[in-house]
Amino acid sequence: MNLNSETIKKDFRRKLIHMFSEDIEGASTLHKYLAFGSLIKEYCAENWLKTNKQYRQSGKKQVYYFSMEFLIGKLLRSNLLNLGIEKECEEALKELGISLSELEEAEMDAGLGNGGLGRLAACFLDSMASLGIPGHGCGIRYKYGLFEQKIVDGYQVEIPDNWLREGNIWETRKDDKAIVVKFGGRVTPIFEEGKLNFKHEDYDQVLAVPYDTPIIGHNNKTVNTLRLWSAETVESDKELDFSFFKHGNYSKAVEYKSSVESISQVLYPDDSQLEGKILRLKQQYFFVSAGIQSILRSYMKTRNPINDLYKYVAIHINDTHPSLAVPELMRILIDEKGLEWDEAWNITTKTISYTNHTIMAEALEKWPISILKNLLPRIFMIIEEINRRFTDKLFAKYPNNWAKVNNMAIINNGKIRMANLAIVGGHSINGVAKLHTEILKRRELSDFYELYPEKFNNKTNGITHRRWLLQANPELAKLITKTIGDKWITQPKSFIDLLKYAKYSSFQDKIYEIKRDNKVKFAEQVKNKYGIVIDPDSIYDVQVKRLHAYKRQILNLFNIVHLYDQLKQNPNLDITPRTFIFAAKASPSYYLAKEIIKLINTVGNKINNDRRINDKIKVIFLENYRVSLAEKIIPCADISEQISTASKEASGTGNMKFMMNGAVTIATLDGANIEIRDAVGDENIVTFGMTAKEVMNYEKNGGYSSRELYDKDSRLHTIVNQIVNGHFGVPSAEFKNIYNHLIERNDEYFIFKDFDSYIKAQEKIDKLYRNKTKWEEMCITNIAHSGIFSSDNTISQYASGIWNARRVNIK
Ligand code: 26V
Repeated sequence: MNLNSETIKKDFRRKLIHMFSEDIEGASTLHKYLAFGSLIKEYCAENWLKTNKQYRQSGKKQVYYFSMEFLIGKLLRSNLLNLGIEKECEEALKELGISLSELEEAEMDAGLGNGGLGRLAACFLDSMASLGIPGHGCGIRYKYGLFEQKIVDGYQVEIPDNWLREGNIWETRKDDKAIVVKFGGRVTPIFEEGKLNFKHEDYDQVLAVPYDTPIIGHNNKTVNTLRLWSAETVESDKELDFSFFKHGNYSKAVEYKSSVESISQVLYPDDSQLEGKILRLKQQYFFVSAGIQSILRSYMKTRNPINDLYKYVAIHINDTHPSLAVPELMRILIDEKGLEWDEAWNITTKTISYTNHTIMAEALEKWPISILKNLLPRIFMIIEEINRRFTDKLFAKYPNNWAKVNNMAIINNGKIRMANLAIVGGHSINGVAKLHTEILKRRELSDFYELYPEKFNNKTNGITHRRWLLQANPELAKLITKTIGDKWITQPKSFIDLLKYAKYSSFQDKIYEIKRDNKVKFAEQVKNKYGIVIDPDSIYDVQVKRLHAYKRQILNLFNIVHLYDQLKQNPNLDITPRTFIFAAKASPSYYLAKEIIKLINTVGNKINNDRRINDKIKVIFLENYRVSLAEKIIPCADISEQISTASKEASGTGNMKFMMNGAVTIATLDGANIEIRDAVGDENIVTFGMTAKEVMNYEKNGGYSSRELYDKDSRLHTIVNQIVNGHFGVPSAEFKNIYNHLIERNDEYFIFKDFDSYIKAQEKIDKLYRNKTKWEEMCITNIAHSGIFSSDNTISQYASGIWNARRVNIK
């Protein structure tokens, strides 16, 4: 974009007056942010229009990424970077006495996701736009995103995330593109002109109103669209409202309105256990139906034959949450476009593809027939028919093999299995890391793999290096550009050119300095917010991610308590000072996870205030982990904790962000950690613990006793006892759940089993860190190999391997 600071200043002043009748001197930071952001949106408007026009003219395939979650974070800085006007804007603002970072702070995170799955969707949007792939997001415009976390007396307290409070300058409401979604009612089959039709009556209507957000590609004029749907009452239903009023029932009218609007009211905060709530199913059908209807509405304008839909449209479903896309597309093709079943099925399966993100049984979506049938009677009929035809085929192929048919059927035991529906109703299913995909093929979904080997494929996750390095770590980005040029910004594989500098001491020094500066800045922020002093020369050992038993924050904590015990015995113990940094939200109903948060804070409180240990270790729990906090902490990390029980973390993406910012990973052989090890080599990562095979072997055949280890290993014995005997200054009942989990319920995630090798791995890190030259070489090697984990790379593989989508260069 061609803009100079004079133009920007003039435009900015105009915006401030136009929006708030204020000048720069009188406007609050918030108003300045709102005006400045609106200006940036204005700057991209023309390209947004152009992109849409040229997509239509090109006749190229459009990809729609359906996801319940888009964990975007903030957009101001990334939009400036992608438009290529960051410098100019920073300069213009500076001349007006305003700092860009001050405005940035005024922006609210768009926290419309729980964790990895939602953030992946956001990274994919950035990469699709930056690669020039016509790829758009489709989701829900939640009024409240993921809750805000406060820590009160060591406990998590949840506060509603009212992110739209000050308005959202990035979105555009499109009233004229609203769509009606139908719930409930009765469906009756009727014969008309020799054809079987289905009449849907007495349903409730909900209006889906789209809000579009521009997704700006990096310096390529492409502006894709994230379309989020908001639930409202239908205009014609106002009559319904009035009939409430006429009968004097005002509160009924309000009740009705709020029951409709509740559909897009709040993001479900559970990624620990699936909640079979009707409202969640409503949310799923709501955005899927609105999305597919709107896709077909624009497709019909192209005059391409309906049978060719799959040549022009790819619908990707992010986990099973949008898997009603299968019966919904079937419904529209059959009931509204008049196609025969087989034709509709051919189109549907060729259009839809699905990504699996977890093997955790608790997370597999199953909807009770009773709920789905009532809420979506026609959709249920279609699912039944899909299941009937599918199981007929299975019986023909595997006569008398009831177990197999049982395992694969879409409807079973009164429930609809959404993963089975997505696999049968799409042409592709992929896992998110090599190990994960192998586990899907060989274990979880082996029957499906046997039936449809061609559908299975791996697409290892990725992260957008533009947000996670260029934006989050500007000094490192500058150094990289100075060293190897700036082509890494669009061709991340060229990070590898850094490898030849890994042993250069002057380059190592610069890498060290940048990290140290980041650490100093962070230490200041910690001091201001928490009143805790941390030493920038200590090792920053960081575990930030959702709180889950399988992610094993407890294992990390056990190492800390063990170190603390040693330090108490010998305050002069020769260790490099360490700052252990945690941040994690627990699902509000996940008691064990909440207890672990309390335990981390309790242990931290004791350690941080114990003079005897000479500040050798500190424990910090950062409140309210979110995208914008991740952007601050990741560039400071020396060590990246990726310590899930092998086989449980499908991929992980934080692991990639840390390595890209020059942290060394301490890792189990799980998820994408394995691919990180393969890339950097054993010398540049510290691995420990059981393999996935060993874990799965114990799970299958038994033979593990945590109590045995507890009795045998005095370190474990001491730590566990300290936790439950009040040693940390908290009544013993406080951590009963943790105790039961570890001892009574036999330590489901093998913390005790991996404890010894984890301690050794941590000791190894301590040694490695003392050798500055070696350490910096490791950091640089990690950065150099991180290019393959750019989501640009991942998205290229989705585009060629699953979607068959090509780039469109916007002129
Ligand atoms: C996770 C779990 C784990 C504990 C038991 C129940 C349960 C229920 C739901 C979930 C979340 C499932 C979807 C998800 O967020 N998966 C994450 O997807 C990321 C992107 O592919 C991936 O990097 C993470 O490893 C994976 O956990």
